Amino acid sequence: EAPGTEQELTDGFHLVIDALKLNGINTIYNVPGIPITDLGRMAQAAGIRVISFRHEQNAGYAAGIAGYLTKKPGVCLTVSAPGFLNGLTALAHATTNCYPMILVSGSSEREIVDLQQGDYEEMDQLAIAKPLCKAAYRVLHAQDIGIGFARAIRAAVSGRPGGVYLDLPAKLFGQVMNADAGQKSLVKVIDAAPAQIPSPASVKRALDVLKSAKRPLIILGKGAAYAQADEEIKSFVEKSGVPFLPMSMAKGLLPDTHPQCAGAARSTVLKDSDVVMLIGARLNWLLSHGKGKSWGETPKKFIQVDIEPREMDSNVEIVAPVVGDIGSVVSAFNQAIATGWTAPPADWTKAITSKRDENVAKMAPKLMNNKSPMDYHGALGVLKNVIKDHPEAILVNEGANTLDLARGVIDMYKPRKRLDVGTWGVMGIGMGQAIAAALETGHPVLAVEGDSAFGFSGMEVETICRYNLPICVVIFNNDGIYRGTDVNGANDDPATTVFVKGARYDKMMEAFGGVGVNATSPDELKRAVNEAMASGKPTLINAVIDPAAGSESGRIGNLNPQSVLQKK
Ligand code: OXT
Ligand code: ADP
Ligand code: MG
Repeated sequence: EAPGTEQELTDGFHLVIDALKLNGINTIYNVPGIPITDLGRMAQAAGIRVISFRHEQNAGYAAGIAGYLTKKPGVCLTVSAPGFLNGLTALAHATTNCYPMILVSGSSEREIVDLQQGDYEEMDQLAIAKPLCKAAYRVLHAQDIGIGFARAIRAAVSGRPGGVYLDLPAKLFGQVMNADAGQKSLVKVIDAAPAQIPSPASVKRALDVLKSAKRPLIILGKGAAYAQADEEIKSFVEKSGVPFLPMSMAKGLLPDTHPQCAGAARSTVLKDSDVVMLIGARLNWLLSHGKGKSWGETPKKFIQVDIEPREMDSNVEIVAPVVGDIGSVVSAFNQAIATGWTAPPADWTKAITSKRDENVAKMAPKLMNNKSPMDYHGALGVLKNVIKDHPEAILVNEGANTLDLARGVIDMYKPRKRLDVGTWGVMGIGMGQAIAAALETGHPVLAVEGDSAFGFSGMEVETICRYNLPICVVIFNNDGIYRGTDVNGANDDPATTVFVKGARYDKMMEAFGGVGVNATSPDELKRAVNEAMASGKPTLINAVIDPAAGSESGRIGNLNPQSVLQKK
């Protein structure tokens, strides 16, 4: 045909794909179905990596952690109503944890939904998503797809990162428009997460307070890990000489074996410090809201570095708030202290070192036992050495005892290598996070899972095998939640917290062509994990743990409400 006679066309499908590609988003985590099946196929054909899961919640957890690891929004794509709702938990989780993520859901016909006339998978998704995420948008016209994605991307990554919902009704995908005009309607987001430079006065105030301390402490949270300001943070911690305490996912920002690391002296530093600088960590339940018994009698002054101004004074008074992005703030700190800084008093740093050495020495012999069935420490002693030998590997971790004990035992050496249950302590992040971690980083993944925790996302072992990912799942199988020993005295039903005894999770992996191993001793576990790390083959190890070894709710048993009427 002669040029100009036939108009070149594009449509909603292509514009969505072009908008993603234009903004450097090259992976979609999804579960296919009406109305987005073809979108996934076409995206794949256009060079986007489309990873299909067995359940949207796991695809969503994958997208959220992809956002955390890359500072680009992780994209999860779902079908309408039920698929959307399955993904919504993960969107809320991303928002709670400050991970940038976009949940893109197909939806039903607006006219029918709004009149509630009973469309296929009818639901007013935008209204439902809105209170659970940072921002929510709907695109009704093909020419607005570019703007819709631009708004979603900017909302997800700017300021405090979080989850964004993008509603794409089925009709949108087939809408046709002139290809040139379509191309022009797309928006490449410039400077999606602009630097937020702290005010010089806030920087000075913070450093003056820190300088005045006799027993200073820096707490590093996952916001500091997210910021990817690793060198600046390391240099600030080292130049200042202030001991640091990493929150769970900030472990490895500086190595846990660093001489200034106070991770193994946690209660001591919380109790006895007089000035605490929080960098990308909130004073929420994980830090006992900054008050009460765990913070001891010593009066505290808090300095807080955060991108979100409203985080200041959330629980206790912040005497030196520094609002800005962590990279800019810490680099301003470094400039200011370059001209002179006095290290904290030696009696403080020595007291921490000796407490830490004491705790480490107390734990060491427990990690060397070769009991069968294993206890947590025997099994974790093996995994501690695996991560030591493979510091690049990513550790995914969930459970109660399995989580709390692994956090303490397994030292991390590099930033953003520990991914866990986050702010909500949610079970089910395991396989989704493991899959995204393997795909986004190219490094091997070790997923250390309670048997209950694993059950929330276990079907995704098929996904792991299908994409042939270098993931080794170790299930701490103690026959139940917290312990496998509960009995129900009232009737023949099993106790509420126990599972089938002696279950063989390794066979689930074999069903899909992966490697399954049943390990009953630390020696067997060691052999199996080392083989998995060497081969890179999808592997699941059923690690048999003594059902009596755990404690109720791991280290947070104090949060369980007690009945005064219950007699036992
Ligand atoms: O300083 P002191 O002396 O105090 O000592 C501390 C450190 O200094 C020291 N330490 C060390 N010593 C030596 N060497 C080294 N290297 C070292 N490092 C540290 O150790 C102690 C402890 O240190 P830690 O851990 O830092 O300090 P602490 O006091 O524990 O810190 C407090 C917290 C709050 C910061 C910390 O405990 C924490 O981060 N906790 C997170 C807890 C969490 O999120 N838990 C998950 C939720 S539990 C529960 O809700 C579960 N559910 C319900 C459910 C959930 N969650 N989700 C959904 C969707 N549905 C239902 C369920 C179903 S758990 C669960 C399943 C459980 O069963 P599993 O089979 O999966 O797991 P098992 O229990 O294994 O059976
Ligand atoms: P943790 O659970 O590790 O204590 P939280 O999730 O409670 O960490 O806190 C993370 C904090 O980091 C949030 O308050 C968030 O606003 C902040 N944050 C995230 N990214 C940045 C950044 N780039 N600069 C400054 N603050 C950030
Ligand atoms: Mg268990």
